[in-house]
Amino acid sequence: MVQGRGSAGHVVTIAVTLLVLLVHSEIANAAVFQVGGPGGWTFNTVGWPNGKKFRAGDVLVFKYNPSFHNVVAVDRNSYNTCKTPRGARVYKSGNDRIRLAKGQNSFICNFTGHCEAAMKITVFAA
Ligand SMILES: *[C@@H]1O[C@H](CO)[C@@H](O)[C@H](O)[C@H]1NC(C)=O
Ligand SMILES: [Cu+2]
Repeated sequence: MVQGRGSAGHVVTIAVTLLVLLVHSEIANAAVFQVGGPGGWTFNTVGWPNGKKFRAGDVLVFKYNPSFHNVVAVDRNSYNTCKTPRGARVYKSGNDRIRLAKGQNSFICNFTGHCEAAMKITVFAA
């Protein structure tokens, strides 16, 4: 009896340990990208994602002067039209870390004229 309980406890301990390891390794595997490279989040960043591979859980870091720019998470249509939908999530710290969700992730700067000046990116996270 006591022996049996002990084994069950062990199984749980091992399962929890494996789960913790799994979660840790997923976080460890997440890549961190500085959007726009060393120059940061600015005009003409639209081509920055080209040739890069993104996975769900990867982190995009947007660095910019918050007096002049922001980051708005938008859907594909708003990305294309540069129109900010009502209720869109706005980031404005100047050093925003955004974790990618699976699928298409699109961001624009919605200061007047900036999205139109190619201050926008869309990335597909596998
Ligand atoms: C940018 O987005 C915010 C939040 O939705 C909105 O209040 C603001 O009017 C937008 N700016 C422009 C220029 O569309
Ligand atoms: Cu801007």
